[in-house]
Amino acid sequence: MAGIPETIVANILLLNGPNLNLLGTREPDVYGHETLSDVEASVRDLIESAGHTLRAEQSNREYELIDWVHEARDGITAIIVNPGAFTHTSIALLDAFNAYEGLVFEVHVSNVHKREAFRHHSYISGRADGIIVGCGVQGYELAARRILTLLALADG
Ligand code: CA2
Repeated sequence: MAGIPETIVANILLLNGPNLNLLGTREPDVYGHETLSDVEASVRDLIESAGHTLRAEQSNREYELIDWVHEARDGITAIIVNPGAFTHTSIALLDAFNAYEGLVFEVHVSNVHKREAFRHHSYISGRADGIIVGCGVQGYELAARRILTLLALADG
């Protein structure tokens, strides 16, 4: 399949942006009770059970997220990203994703379209291969499952 190398082991990157380190600690009505560690563990379990690798990173700093997307150009098949508030502000992060050739799945825990108007626009969505919004932290798992489906199709 175009864009997916036919390797047996795929390296997947899970990126979370600003404030997502607070998952499970505040605003449970919006973001639920699961922590970022819980999320990373469940995505890791899915990816590694299928024989692939996962690197998980979170940062409150825009440049760190950009640097990880740059690094991903070498050897990362797919990125699952929740850019946090940088979703709505960062042309720089979009530019980094535009320089990356693998799969990109954008996840938002909350339904940004039911929230303030400034959350309705995403700079990343036009680059993403899939977008999962408003499914709670399960959205990360859904993105991982979609990537595994695409990898299996490419392998077959
Ligand atoms: O719904 C999402 O996943 C968001 O990307 C979360 C961002 C927000 O700026 C986006 O509009 C939508 C905010 C992340 C804040 O995360 C917290 C988690 C728990 C407690 C406080 C903040």
